[in-house]
Amino acid sequence: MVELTVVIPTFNEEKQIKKTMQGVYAYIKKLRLNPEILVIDDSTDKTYSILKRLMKRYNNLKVEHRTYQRGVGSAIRLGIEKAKGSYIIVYMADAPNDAKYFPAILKKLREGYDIVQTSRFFTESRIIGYPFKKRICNWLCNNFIKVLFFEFKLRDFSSLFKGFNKKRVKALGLRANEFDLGLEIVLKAIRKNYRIVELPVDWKEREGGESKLKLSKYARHYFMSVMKIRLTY
Ligand SMILES: Nc1nc2c(ncn2[C@@H]2O[C@H](COP(=O)(O)OP(=O)(O)OP(=O)(O)O)[C@@H](O)[C@H]2O)c(=O)[nH]1
Ligand SMILES: [Mg+2]
Repeated sequence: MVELTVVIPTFNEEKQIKKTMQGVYAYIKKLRLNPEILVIDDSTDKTYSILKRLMKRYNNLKVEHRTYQRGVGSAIRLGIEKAKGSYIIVYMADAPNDAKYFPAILKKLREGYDIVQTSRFFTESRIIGYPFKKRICNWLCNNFIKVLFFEFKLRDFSSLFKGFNKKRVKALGLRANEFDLGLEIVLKAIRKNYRIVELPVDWKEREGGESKLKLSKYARHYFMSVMKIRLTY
């Protein structure tokens, strides 16, 4: 039986993917974990050919390459469908050091939490290179959600880096195809009174490749998703 699946969505991460996978495997060896690693890749650059080479080196690495669809949310949802583990951690391809948080997340899942959120907005979190515009937007978005959902314990609702109980999250009926999936999981979980806990993490701006989260493109979409969940879920 597989206990944990790490789902990694990737889009054009040829500059990062090798370093990220090396980091993940170094940590899971050190931490004595043996998760299934499942990459859902929509890339049009060399990411997929790099991943195919890495599959020969790393055990338990599976790659689903999509040419017919894009979107980080739909990729993670496919990962949730395909995962063999009872627990899932969604991990970002541009964050090679976040694997160090796997044991803390897994511990909370084993304790029975449905969702383990990560937040870079704890006082002890170290944030390096976070763009000022994104920080302001994140602050506004998080405070708006706190009031709208009357939920004041959590600090970061939008982070995609999180762990959860697969069965419980599947029951939420997820639909988001883009970056709003991070919000959809936690907001629907709040509405269902799921057990949610938040862990502090450090955050560092990506070293290679480009950010795909364009606020100007997604802001309206984010707002509509939040309102829809608040009013109809
Ligand atoms: N499969 C898939 N993965 C994607 C897609 N868009 C982004 N991703 C991945 O989702 C993860 C997060 O994307 P980033 O561009 O780093 O976005 P972010 O971390 O929210 O934003 P930043 O704060 O700018 O880093 C990365 O692993 C990306 O490769 C997509 O369309 N399909
Ligand atoms: Mg990123």
